[in-house]
Amino acid sequence: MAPPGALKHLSLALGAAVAALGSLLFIALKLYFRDVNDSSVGWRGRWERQLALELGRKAPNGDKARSCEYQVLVLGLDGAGKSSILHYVSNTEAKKCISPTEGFNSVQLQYNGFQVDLLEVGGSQNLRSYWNQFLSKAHILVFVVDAADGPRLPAARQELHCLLAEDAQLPLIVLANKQDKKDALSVAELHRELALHALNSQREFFLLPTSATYAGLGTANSVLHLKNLLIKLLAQI
Ligand SMILES: Nc1nc2c(ncn2[C@@H]2O[C@H](COP(=O)(O)OP(=O)(O)O)[C@@H](O)[C@H]2O)c(=O)[nH]1
Ligand SMILES: [Mg+2]
Repeated sequence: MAPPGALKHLSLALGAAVAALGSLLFIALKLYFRDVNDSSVGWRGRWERQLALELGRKAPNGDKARSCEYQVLVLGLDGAGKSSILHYVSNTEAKKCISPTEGFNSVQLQYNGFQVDLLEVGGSQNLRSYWNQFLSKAHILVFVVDAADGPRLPAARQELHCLLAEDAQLPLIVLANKQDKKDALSVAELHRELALHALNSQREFFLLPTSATYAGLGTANSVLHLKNLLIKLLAQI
């Protein structure tokens, strides 16, 4: 049997170990939940770390993934909410006024040498004829629709199907944006209105409800879901 002195030391050591573990757990939980609550710092960093981690998993030594650049092409009619999506995907600060895009707009997400460019090409009539020229470089197409703009849905449908006819494989994410508006169509209604049942079965396709507003960030329609989906899709490429 161990002498009483040794038992005392053992119990002290065990107590210290439990306290240290508890502190570590506390710090880990604080760090994790800071990402949700402290939107100015953690949210963006957390996503980029997660993206780097997911992409890094693909390459056994990590080197191949480190040099990768990805492009997400963001299209849709003017006023659909593309610039707002780009803003809230890369930033959690409220932005009162988002000016109409003259030509292009892009946002770059970077972490540890990974680079994801989200490229918006303006959606006015004169720019739409150039859209297809950007398809070949894109890894994912995000097509933003103003779900509350009923009169322009036929135009959105036509433009989307023209793009899809040019590239049969490109993964597609359609965003049913402006869900915070009371007359916005649901994803099921938009699926029908945009004739999305006609998509070929080889294409990866997702339809997400979004609200590209500051208030929308904490809701089920948050653009955060778009970020998470992008991580998953880019990690598979
Ligand atoms: N209520 C609401 N307004 C939005 C939403 N997304 C964008 N907007 C507004 O719609 C207008 C056009 O948005 P913008 O991002 O410039 O559209 P873009 O032309 O497709 O880039 C702006 O006034 C935005 O503030 C949304 O989800 N809900
Ligand atoms: Mg814009």
